[in-house]
Amino acid sequence: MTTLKTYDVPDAVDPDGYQLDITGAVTHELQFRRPELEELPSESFTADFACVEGWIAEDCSWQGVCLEHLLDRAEPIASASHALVHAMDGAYACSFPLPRLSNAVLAIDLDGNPLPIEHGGPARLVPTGDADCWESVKWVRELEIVTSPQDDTDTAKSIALSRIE
Ligand SMILES: Nc1nc2c(c(=O)[nH]1)N[C@H]1C(S)=C(S)[C@@H](COP(=O)(O)O)O[C@H]1N2
Ligand SMILES: [Mo]
Repeated sequence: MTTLKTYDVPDAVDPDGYQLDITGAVTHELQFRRPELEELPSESFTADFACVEGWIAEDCSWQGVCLEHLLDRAEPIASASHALVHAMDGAYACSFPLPRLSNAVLAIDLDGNPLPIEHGGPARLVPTGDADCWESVKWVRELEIVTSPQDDTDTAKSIALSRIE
């Protein structure tokens, strides 16, 4: 059983009519609704989730789509190097080098059920391997493909660290 901490769901999070957009430095800008995500090859893995605030949720069983499949369809242009993963809660966005994003999973299920909105449903980014807790972007609404690192517009770390103390 997942023991992720439950934070308040911001008002800006509205799962009705959910759509994921892939935009920016790609050959094809694409949109996916949940049924379309369900049709893509699925990936599942179980891992502990640890937050820098000091709690750990053991054995979270994520299921979803490997980002590699989404990126392959969008075909990033040759100079594309990074992606900004935007969430529904306002300014929350996290930057990833594309090879790292390719290995991540866009989770739509948790522990065998549709991912609950309080844990980032309809879709949450779950990086594989070592990752910081703020990189697991809840309520993912857009993957903006870009041609340089986006440290200035990466707000996730500072928002997460501002919750400590
Ligand atoms: N969109 C969004 N994603 C987010 C955050 C956030 O504030 N907004 N917080 C991050 C942090 S710091 C943690 S620890 C986890 C918390 O996940 P949980 O709410 O499922 O426990 O979500 C991560 N993803
Ligand atoms: Mo966190």
